[in-house]
Amino acid sequence: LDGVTLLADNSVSIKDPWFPRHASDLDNCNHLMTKYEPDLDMSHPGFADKEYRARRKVIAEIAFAYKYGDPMPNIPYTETENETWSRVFNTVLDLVPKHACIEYQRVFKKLQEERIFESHRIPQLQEISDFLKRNTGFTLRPAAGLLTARDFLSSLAFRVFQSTQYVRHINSPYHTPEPDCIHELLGHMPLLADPSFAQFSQEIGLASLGASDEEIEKLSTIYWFTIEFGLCKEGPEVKAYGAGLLSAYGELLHALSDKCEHRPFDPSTTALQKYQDQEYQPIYYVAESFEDAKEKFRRWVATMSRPFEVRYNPHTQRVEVLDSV
Ligand code: NLE
Ligand code: FE2
Repeated sequence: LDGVTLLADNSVSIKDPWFPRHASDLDNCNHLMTKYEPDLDMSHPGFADKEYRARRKVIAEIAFAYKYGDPMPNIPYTETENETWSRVFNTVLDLVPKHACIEYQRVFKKLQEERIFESHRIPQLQEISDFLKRNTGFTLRPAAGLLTARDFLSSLAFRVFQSTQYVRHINSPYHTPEPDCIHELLGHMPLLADPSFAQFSQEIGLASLGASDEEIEKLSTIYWFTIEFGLCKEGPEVKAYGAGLLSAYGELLHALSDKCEHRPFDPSTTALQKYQDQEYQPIYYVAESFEDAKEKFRRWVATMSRPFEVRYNPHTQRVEVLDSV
């Protein structure tokens, strides 16, 4: 900690934006982006399905009512919802051995052995959260929908992942533009139980605390091209580790085909790449390894403008703010 002094809790100037200092502050980090709500988006497969929209609302209300320290809400999923899960789960089972990175495969197997991942039923957030906690200290919080980038990223600083709990519409099981619990579970959960990947995720979160809007935009772009749609090298091959690929088999095959462009992951250029979330990506970024991505990311974060540094204390679940001199 050379050249760094610990500041008292209230000593950061009031000009700085508010950000969560303790895991319980995440109760205030649940602001939604509404662009994909089935009530508002006519192209959403649930738009014309009243029953789906009502179900979705019930599950969203449960997430809004959640407070730090509560047990994870248990959702008794319907037969249709479990059926949607089964379809995606079985395609993932087919494609994983060939296309997913080794770290994903390792945890996936463990989740099957512990009977948390089974094809006939959607696992509950509580079992997954307990599993993550045993492996990397990550835990979950229920989220009502797609959160703002600032709120979502800030939770990663505390090794907390905000997870949706509703299920995509049965009419489009293989691709949805918005997160749902199938995406969270099949896409994100395996790698959050991998130590190196968990560390990388937390560092993106820590870098976001108190960052400017412009920097949040860059961080969420990096998040997008790594944690959501990242590819990585494995010997002579390229494998998928991004959650948006591992939960959607059409895009997974697309990403590993020659119909798109692969570029080397480099935070300073990746952070500026424009992206959209309606269609398959035209460009993907390939990391050498998680360790290499983390190293490059750290070097890039050091160039950010924030006048202080942050450090997470897992014993207190508190973020400590350090004045960088
Ligand atoms: N396209 C992904 C899927 O269908 O599972 C979800 C992406 C969420 C950013
Ligand atoms: Fe995601």
